[in-house]
Amino acid sequence: MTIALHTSELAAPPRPPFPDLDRPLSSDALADRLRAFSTSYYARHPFHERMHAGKLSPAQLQGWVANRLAYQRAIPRKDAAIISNCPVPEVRREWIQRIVDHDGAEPGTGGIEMWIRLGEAVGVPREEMEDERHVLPGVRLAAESYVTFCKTKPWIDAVASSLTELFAPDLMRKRIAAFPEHYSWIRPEALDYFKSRLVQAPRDSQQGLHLVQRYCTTIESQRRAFEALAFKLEMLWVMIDTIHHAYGES
Ligand code: AHQ
Repeated sequence: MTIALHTSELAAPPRPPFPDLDRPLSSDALADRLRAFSTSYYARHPFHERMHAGKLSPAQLQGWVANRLAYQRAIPRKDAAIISNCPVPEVRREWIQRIVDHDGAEPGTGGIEMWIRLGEAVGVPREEMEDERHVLPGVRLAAESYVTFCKTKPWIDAVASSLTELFAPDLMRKRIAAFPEHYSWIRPEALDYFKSRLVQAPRDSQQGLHLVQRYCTTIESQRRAFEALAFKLEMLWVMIDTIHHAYGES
């Protein structure tokens, strides 16, 4: 008996086929190939699509925000790992801005603080955000896998893994539009973090793309860049899948 296994709606979109390189791609062709990975970005996950359509309950939004803090807190740690592995001073000088963006220049500032305030705005008390009591094992594992990736891989591979941010601005714009339309119970300043990313993500992704174009000029380094981006796309997909499974029908 053969079982016709249907493809779940939760199955990650197939990775774009890596080009079978017999010579390195040009700088522009490399950028085009990396941008083609947008089809595998987690913006199209059913949980995000339901969020944008206004179909999430307060409990589902609360679960998402509380869990995503584990990822937000992992970001400056992975960026510090990249800096620790990078021997190029001008790269370190630029990259360090990302740590300040998230940790802030002083207590009570920065993107992580803004994310905690997003939690309070959707009804998760600050204490419950900060002690991470709602963070699911799969979300923590996914976030930590990103930190470990950036600690253990060559710094330029870790830079390539950050290029999911090429696709983030569209996702931020969808949230900034959907929240006031469908979740009017959430006060507008809760969106401040998403609005900050509309500025930071394009700046960061252009910096990262230019570094990958400059340092990935061989078949092997370009293949590793594709692998790094594919890893991060799957890491994000695992994170939102875990949240969806835990809060999907709540
Ligand atoms: O808030 C996000 C953020 O600061 C970053 C940094 C960047 C990286 O270096 O990997 N990626 C990223 C992302 C953030 N927010 C995610 C979201 O859905 O709100 C998107 C995520 C990304 O696309 O990698």
